Amino acid sequence: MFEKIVIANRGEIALRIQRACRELGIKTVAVHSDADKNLKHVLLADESVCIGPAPSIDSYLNVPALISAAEVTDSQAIHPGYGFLSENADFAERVEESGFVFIGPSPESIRTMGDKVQAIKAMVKAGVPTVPGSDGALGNDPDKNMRIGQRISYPVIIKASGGGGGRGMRVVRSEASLLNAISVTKTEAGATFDNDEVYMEKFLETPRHIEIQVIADEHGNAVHLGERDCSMQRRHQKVVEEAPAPGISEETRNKIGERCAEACRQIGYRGAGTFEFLYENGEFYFIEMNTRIQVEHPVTEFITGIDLVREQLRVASGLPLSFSQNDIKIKGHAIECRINAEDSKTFLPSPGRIETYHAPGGPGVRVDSHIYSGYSVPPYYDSMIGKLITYGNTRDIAIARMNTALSEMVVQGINTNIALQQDIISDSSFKAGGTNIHYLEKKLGL
Ligand code: MV4
Repeated sequence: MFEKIVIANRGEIALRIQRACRELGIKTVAVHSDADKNLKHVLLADESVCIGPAPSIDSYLNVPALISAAEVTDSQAIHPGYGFLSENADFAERVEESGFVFIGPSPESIRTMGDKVQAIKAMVKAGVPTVPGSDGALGNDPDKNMRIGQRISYPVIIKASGGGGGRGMRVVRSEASLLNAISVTKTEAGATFDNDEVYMEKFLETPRHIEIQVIADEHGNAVHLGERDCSMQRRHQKVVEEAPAPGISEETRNKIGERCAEACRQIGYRGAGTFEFLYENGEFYFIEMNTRIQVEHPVTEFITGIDLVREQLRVASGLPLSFSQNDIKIKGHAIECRINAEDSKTFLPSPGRIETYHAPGGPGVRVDSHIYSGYSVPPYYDSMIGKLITYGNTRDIAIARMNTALSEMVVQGINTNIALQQDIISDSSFKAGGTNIHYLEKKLGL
């Protein structure tokens, strides 16, 4: 196992990674911007290094500064967390070339999954179900593209191969607008992603967003850890996540999960990963793979009893996974509410000093947050200030605990979305389970 690693991130995930390191006896180096010297994990770190000014581009995205921090502290590895450089294949490559371990998949895996056309091809080959669509990137022949549209049938969606997470897509509702949509999406993609490849899929009108967590080691072991339902979202930002997904049978879970694990074995995947699916009328359709630890990983940790960050550290150091598929038993239900520093109604960011903070607690309550009374939320980064995760033997118990926990949580001095979360958790359709990706935006009147 590593003796010392650099945590190349900030906020709650940096603290989460630090906690896993401490349990494993790994020393931590916190890197931080000028605006982040008072972050909780920086104050708790064995060592800390300032890597630049507040803007991310000069600090958390500053590759030479991050590599230097690993060098001067004699660290062995770099954990990228989520966001920032976590899915940047060039960064992973630079880390390895500099003699450090990148705690994540190989640069090659990151690069393949970053190219959605290649990712879908890999999944088709591995037997993972995908959305009916063009077989690869669209060419420049208008007649051929019109025929692809007719075969798929309308509505269709044009997506940039270099996009993902909701960037670079355009819905096409009739054949009259197909060619223009392809051309516009292509031009935008070339400018935004430096890759003008686009592809076409059947547009699913009311799917749920269900994702499968996997983890693999470099000894050929790959397991799935069940699914999460992340359909409660606004503008491609997840708001509430839960595991397992309401209404998915154990048989269905094992079938799709095993396809994902097998795909990992086929491509020689190492590390934690997430297969994103749209789920509609009882069918799964792969859309993208994320090659990082995700914000919502704690719900999976609750229902499996697995520490995903600990396993990431193990497999990155060359150790085998500490469990096999047969050891994984999904038990109970977990829900996560993301807590953001933002206005509950306008969604405008609300940075500033937290005057008072009282964390909720009790059975089945987990708080992943770096905030404390007197901490100032800087204006430069994502507005998420923590996550509240509850667990129970049943979904109803997890919901009841979330209600209690939200009402116990006090954050004064800034605005938060706690009131919105209370509204969602009390919503009758949420309580019934299985709402689709459009539910929250409709409820909010967007
Ligand atoms: C889709 C889709 C419907 N049909 N693809 C948006 C984010 C990116 N990961 C893929 N996205 C979508 N792809 C087909 N063929 C609808 C969406 C979509 C969406 C997906 C997941 C979660 C929230 C979403 C919100 C709007 C659209």
